[in-house]
Amino acid sequence: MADQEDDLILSDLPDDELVPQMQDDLYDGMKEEIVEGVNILLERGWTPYDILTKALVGGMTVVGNDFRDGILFVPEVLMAANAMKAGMAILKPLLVETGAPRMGRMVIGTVKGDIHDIGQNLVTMMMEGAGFEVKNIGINNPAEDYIAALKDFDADILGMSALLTTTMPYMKIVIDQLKEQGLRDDYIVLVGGAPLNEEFGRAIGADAYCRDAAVAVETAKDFIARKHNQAAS
Ligand code: B1M
Repeated sequence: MADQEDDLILSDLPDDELVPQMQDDLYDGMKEEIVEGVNILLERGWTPYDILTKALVGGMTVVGNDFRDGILFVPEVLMAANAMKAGMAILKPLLVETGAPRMGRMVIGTVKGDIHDIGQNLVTMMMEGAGFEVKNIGINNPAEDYIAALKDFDADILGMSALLTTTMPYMKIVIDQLKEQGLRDDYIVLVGGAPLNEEFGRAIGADAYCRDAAVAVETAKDFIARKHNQAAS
């Protein structure tokens, strides 16, 4: 089995075998193979977006399910996450390099107590690819860090990410702080992360819940267009 693995030449595989192989490699945290696979798909004319969603995010979903079911543990998941990040690092400049007009400015980060950052990094890339300027403030952010970044960056949009049921309520604390400081109406507040849903987004007073990075881009565009229309009328 190990010999067969050693003999595998990724570039010899057709797309319909390469993508599942990359998902296996992601599962096994094989960073170099992920980098090679991403480059092969790019050479074959795949769009960066399709590589992200089909090969990388698809693979991470399997990792997530097995983590949930106790088949994988934190060290393995970290290796998978590192392999995913290596693939994303190649795709990021390609997604950004669209020459799209500047759409608006966003601050994004994961909330206090939460260190998951793959999803919000993906949202950052997709937003930048769509022409937004994004300040990604990373993980474990208290309300004051979001608010300071919003002011410093002169942002239009606040994006918050949470992956844990225990950290998602912190989003409401940030929104409440904005309200207390009379700033809530200055920003479009978008929230996302696997445990959230639309109802939660409404309940905490966000403007919208975004299921994935593509929805985040469309929602942000929609709100920015509305803001510009209001300003014009
Ligand atoms: Co964590 N983890 N984890 N983990 N982890 C989950 C979230 C979990 C669901 C796994 C499981 O049990 N099935 C579970 C949460 C259970 C719950 O709360 N109900 C869990 C747990 C329990 C934990 C620990 C507590 C484990 C432990 O220590 N015992 C611990 C928590 C640490 C902490 O945060 N304080 C922990 C740690 C870790 C690692 C460090 C090992 C690693 C994170 C590495 C990293 O991010 N750098 C990790 C990972 C990788 C995961 C899973 C497997 C994958 C998450 C991911 O990256 N998904 C995850 C299982 C899962 O989600 N299926 C799991 C891929 C990513 C592209 O999707 O983040 O959903 P996602 O982002 C999407 C959308 O949600 C949306 O767009 C993105 C792109 O389409 N989106 C936004 C996200 N944020 C947005 C913001 C927006 C808009 C859209 O703003 C505008």
